[in-house]
Amino acid sequence: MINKILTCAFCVLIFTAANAQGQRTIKINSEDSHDDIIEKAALVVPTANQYAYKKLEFTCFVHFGVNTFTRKEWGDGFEDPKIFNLQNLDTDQWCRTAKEAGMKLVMFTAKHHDGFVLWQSRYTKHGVMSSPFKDGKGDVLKELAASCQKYGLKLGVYLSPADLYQIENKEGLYGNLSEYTERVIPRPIEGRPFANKTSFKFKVDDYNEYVLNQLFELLTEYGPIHEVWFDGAHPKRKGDQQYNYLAWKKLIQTLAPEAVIFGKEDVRWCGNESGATRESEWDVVTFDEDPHQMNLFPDMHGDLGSREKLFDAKYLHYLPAETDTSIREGWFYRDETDQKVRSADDVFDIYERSVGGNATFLLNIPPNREGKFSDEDVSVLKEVGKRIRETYGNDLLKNAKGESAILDANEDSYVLGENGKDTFIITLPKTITLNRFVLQEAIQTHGQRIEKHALDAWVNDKWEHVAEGTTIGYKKILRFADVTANKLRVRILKSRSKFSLSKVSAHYYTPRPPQLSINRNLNGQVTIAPKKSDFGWKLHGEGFQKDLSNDLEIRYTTDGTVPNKNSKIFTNSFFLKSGGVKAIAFEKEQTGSLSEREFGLVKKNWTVKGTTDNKNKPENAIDADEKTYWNSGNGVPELTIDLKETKSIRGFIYTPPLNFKEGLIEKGIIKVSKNGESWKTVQTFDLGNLINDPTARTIQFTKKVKGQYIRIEAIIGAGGSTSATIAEIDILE
Ligand code: FUL
Repeated sequence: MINKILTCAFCVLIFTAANAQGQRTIKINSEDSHDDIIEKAALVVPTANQYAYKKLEFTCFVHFGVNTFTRKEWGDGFEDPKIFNLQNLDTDQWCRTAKEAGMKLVMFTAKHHDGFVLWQSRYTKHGVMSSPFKDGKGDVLKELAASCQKYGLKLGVYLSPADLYQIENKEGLYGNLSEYTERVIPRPIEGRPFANKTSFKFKVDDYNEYVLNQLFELLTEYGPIHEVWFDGAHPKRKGDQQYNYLAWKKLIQTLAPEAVIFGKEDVRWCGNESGATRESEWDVVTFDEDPHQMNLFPDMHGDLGSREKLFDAKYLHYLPAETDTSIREGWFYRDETDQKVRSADDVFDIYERSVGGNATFLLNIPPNREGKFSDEDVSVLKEVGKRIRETYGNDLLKNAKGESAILDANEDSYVLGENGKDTFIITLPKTITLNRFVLQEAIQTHGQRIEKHALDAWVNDKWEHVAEGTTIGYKKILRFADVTANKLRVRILKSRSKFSLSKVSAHYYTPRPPQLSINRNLNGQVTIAPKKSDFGWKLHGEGFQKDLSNDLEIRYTTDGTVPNKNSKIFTNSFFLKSGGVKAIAFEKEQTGSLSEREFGLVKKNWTVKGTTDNKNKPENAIDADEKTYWNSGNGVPELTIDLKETKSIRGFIYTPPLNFKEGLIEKGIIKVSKNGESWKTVQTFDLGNLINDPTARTIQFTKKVKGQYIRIEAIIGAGGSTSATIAEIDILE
C-alpha cells in the first residue's frame, strides 16, 4: 500500500491505522544506495508497545530506598536494613500528585544499586522484610501498585543490574564465579507459591538466576507492568559478572507483554541527566549488529539519526528517547533546607523541550523520610500540571478550516504529502494570539520522516515567518513570541520519502514573571536578575525582558521568609556577609516562582593551596566564579583553604565545573585546623557520580566545628578519576 502511495507524484491522502506497514528494524544491504537507505529509514515504525509508550509523554520517576534514610546518592551495600524505618507511607499522595501534574506512569526503584529490595522478595533478606517498616511485613511496591490502579496510572519497575549487597556480602551472588547451568525460573520457595504457573528454563549463573527470579516476582505479582528500567550505571563490579540480557528479555516479553524495556532495544537514554533533548531527536537510529540479538547496549551520544549517520549503518531500528532528570538536586531525598527543588518554570520548560522535542519526559520526585512527596515538590508539580492543562488543553484551531485530517481529534487520520510542494493553510473565523504551535507525524504507520519544517502567519497582508524546526516525530512544540493572525501556514521543507502529518494545534502560554538568578561577587555584593535561559524569544527580535511589561518588580528577603509584595525591592546590589537570599519577580497580578540561594562566607581575603595541572589553579576554587575551576593534576588531590580568621562552620557547598568531567569528587574527607598544622577530621562525605548532573551539592556537618583552615581531600573520583576538581567551594557559617 505504501509503495503505491509513494509512486503518486502529488497526493494528499487520508488513511487510517488499518494501512499500517513498515517494520521496527530494517537491515541495510551492501548494495543499497543512499536513496535506498533513506527509503528504508522511512519505513521504520514503532511497535504497538513503543507507540503506547510515546503517548505517555510525561512520566514520574520515584527514587526511594535506604539512601532516603542515609542521605546518600549511592549506597554501598553495607546498609543495615533497620535504617529503613519508614513509619508512614502515602503512595496515594505520590499518585495523586503525579496525576495532577499530568504524568501517566510511575517508574519505581524496586532495587537501586545498593541491592536493598522494596518488595517482599522470596530471594533475599536484604530489603523491607528485614526492616522495621510494618514489622518487616511492608511492601512498598504493593502499596504503589494499588495507588497506581486507583489513580489510573501505569506502573514501571527499575531493577538495578548493579547490586552492591550481592557484591559485598560473603554469600553474595554477583560475580561469585558460579557455573552456568540450566535453572528453572522461578526457583520454587517452600511456603511461597506463585499464582502464575508459567516457568522458564535458562542456562545461567547464580546472579542472572537471581535477577530472573526477581523479575518473575515483579512482573507477576504487582499487576501489569508497562516499563522495565535497566540502569547502565555501576558504582562497582566484581568477578567479570556478565548479564544474560537475552534471557531477561525472554522472561519480560512473556510475563509483561505490554512493557517496553529501557536501556536496551525498546527505549534509549537521551544521554544526560539534566533534562536536555537534542535539536533533532531521531527515533530511527543505527546499529552495527542486529539489536534483537544484542546483550550489551552502550549509551548513545551525539548525532544518532542524520542522513550521514544512516549511510554508515548496518541496521536501522526504532528506538525512542527518554529524557530523565530530578526535581531535586540528586536522585534521592536528603532534606528540606539545602537540597534545592527545581522551579515550576524550569520543569515546564523541560517538559516543553522534551515532550515537544520528541522525547518522553521522566521526572524524578524522591519521597521524603515520611514516605511522602515534600510540600515544595508537590506545589511545583501542581503548578506544572496547571500550566500544561491551561496551555495545551486549549486548541486555538478548534474552529479552524483546513485539512481536516490534521485538525481533527482522530489520531489515526493523517495526510501524506510531498516535500516543499504541499503546504497547509489553516484559516480561522477570527484572529487568535498564539505563541506555541504543535505538530505531530503519523509515526504509528509512517515512522519519523520530517527533517525540516516551518510555520508562517498572515500578518499585514503577507506571510510572515514565525518559527521553524528540524525533526517532528511523535510531537514537536514550536515556541515563539506572541503572534496575532487569522491565517497560518505549515510548510514541510524536507523529509524522507512522503511525509505524514497527523495533527497540528495552536496554543497560548500566559507568560509568567521570569525565574530569577541570584549571584554574589568576591566582595560579597549580591545581584538579582532574570535568569538567562537557552529559550530565546528571537524570532521577532524581542528580548525576553520585552515580553514583560514595565510593572516588573523583584522583591527579596534575607531572613528565610518567602518574599511577598511588601518585601524589599531589589534595585542595586547589596552586601551579604553570609546566609540565604530568596527572591520573587512580581508583575501586575502575576507572581513568579521562588528563587533562592545560600551563600557561604565572603571569600575576598582567603588564600588557598593545592597542586595543579598547571592550567587550573587553586585560586579558581575560591574566586566566586563558577566558570573557572581548580584541578589538582597529578599531585595530591586535596585543597587547603585559609579563611584568615577562626570561624564556626556548619558545612560547605561543593560546586563542580559544568563542562569538565575529570576529578569530580565522588567521595571525600573534610578536615579542619586552628593553626594549619594539626588537623582534625570533620567527616567523610559522599556526592555520588556527578558526571551526568554536575550541580552544586551542600554537605551539612553533623555538628558545628571551629577552625581557620579547611582541607578537602578526594578519596574517590567519579569515573575512576585520580585528580580533584572544584569550580567553587563555599563555607557555611
Ligand atoms: C543513574 C544512577 O546511578 C542514579 O543513581 C539514578 O538512578 C539515575 C536515574 O541513573 O545512572
